[in-house]
Amino acid sequence: MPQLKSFPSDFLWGGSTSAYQVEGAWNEDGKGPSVIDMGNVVEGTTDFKVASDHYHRYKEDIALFAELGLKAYRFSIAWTRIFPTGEDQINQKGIEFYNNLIDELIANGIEPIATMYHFDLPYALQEKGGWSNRQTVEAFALYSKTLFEAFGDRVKYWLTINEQNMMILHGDALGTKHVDADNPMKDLYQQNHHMMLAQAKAMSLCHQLLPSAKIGPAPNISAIYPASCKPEDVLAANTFSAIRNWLYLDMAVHGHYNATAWRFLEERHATPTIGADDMQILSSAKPDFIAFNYYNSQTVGESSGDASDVNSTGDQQITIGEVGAYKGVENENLLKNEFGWEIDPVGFRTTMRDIYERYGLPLIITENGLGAFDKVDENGDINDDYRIEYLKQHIEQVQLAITDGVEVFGYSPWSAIDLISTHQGCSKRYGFIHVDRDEFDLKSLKRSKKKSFYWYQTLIANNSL
Ligand code: BGP
Repeated sequence: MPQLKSFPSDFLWGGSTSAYQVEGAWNEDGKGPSVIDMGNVVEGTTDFKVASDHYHRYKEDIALFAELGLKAYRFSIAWTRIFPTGEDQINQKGIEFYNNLIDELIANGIEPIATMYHFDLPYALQEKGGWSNRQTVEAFALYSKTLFEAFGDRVKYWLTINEQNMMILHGDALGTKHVDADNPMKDLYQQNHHMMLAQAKAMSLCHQLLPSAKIGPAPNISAIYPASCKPEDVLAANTFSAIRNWLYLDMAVHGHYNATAWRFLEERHATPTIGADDMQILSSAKPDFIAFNYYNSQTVGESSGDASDVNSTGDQQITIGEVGAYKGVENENLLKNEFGWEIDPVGFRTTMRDIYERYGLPLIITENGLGAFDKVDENGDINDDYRIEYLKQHIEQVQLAITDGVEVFGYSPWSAIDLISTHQGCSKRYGFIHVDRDEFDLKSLKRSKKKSFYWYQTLIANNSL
């Protein structure tokens, strides 16, 4: 083992959630419906309506986060609490809720990290074409300005769009609708272009309105391995890296389209229409850091050239192949979790190095964690040793990456508290804090600390593994 560098003394040990997965209160205090509320996420529980009831219990939850020792809490703001129809009228009750949440965090010494948009597009905007409609860019710009003005005096870290790349690549799993059936891919990449513009406008506005705040994108980035050292497999991995990872970060950081990704779109007649000022807007916006989510690596091989390449499990961490470009394959060197996601801590270090070498910006990990069917034993304890093991192995790699010279300023695993999985219900749990509810039975919603809670608490207190 090399001599390890320590975690910086101000390292942001965090915990993450998103609004629709944790808050509940889906139609309270003037909140409008989002695409999630209207059932765009096809599988799994219908119960995002109550979720973990954090909306009513945020004080109790933040007290637990403080006891856990969190230095930061990454949450998302529900666009439809602020603008019930996505634009036009501001809902003051929504502003009030996040004011209270932010104040409570600060009173407990926890740095708020706010995601502006985490999958829950306002349904009213979806009805007008969603991200296919360029007007959504303006709605997002207005929404972001409203957030900066309302919360910018206290929120120093902003994340624009959660996992935009997963929304494009796994639209079916994450509720991204295609409107143009003739060429769904062209429509998707038009949506993508609009989200890029929305993000760029938000980043520029943030710097204009809040000179001391920091803002960055939050894609899901992972190392991509070739299935073998066969050159065609390596080329397939190179293509997939461009489509899955670099398209998003090259645009966010440099304001241009990744050449390989652009060619991939040209070949499929799927390049977006670019407005006269778009490239200027995109290239003048700069992030201050890169936030990214990491659960596993991906392995791809050469395309077999037919439909068998396309695997659509509806799961955002299992590669859907693309005829003529790549197909997802299993990596036999890796173990899998109960949901078939490969576990690859070393790939995490590779990913951090790759991002830092390409962009030279500080990194924060905004999601990483293990979904599992936790069991409450007869004493009421939850012994989630498997989760501790997963987190430990990944945190070791963060420290190794820091030792490699990568600038990492925070690690905020998924999730601070149990919440509803994106499409696998509430029995797939991730939290340090257990929430007593089942898929269809809300039970007591009581909070209790898992074994991982005490483990993470010690780690944070020592600022070391
Ligand atoms: C990411 C999302 C999160 C979260 C996580 C775990 O893609 O940003 O919202 O849900 O994955 O995924 P899942 O809930 O499907 O297990």
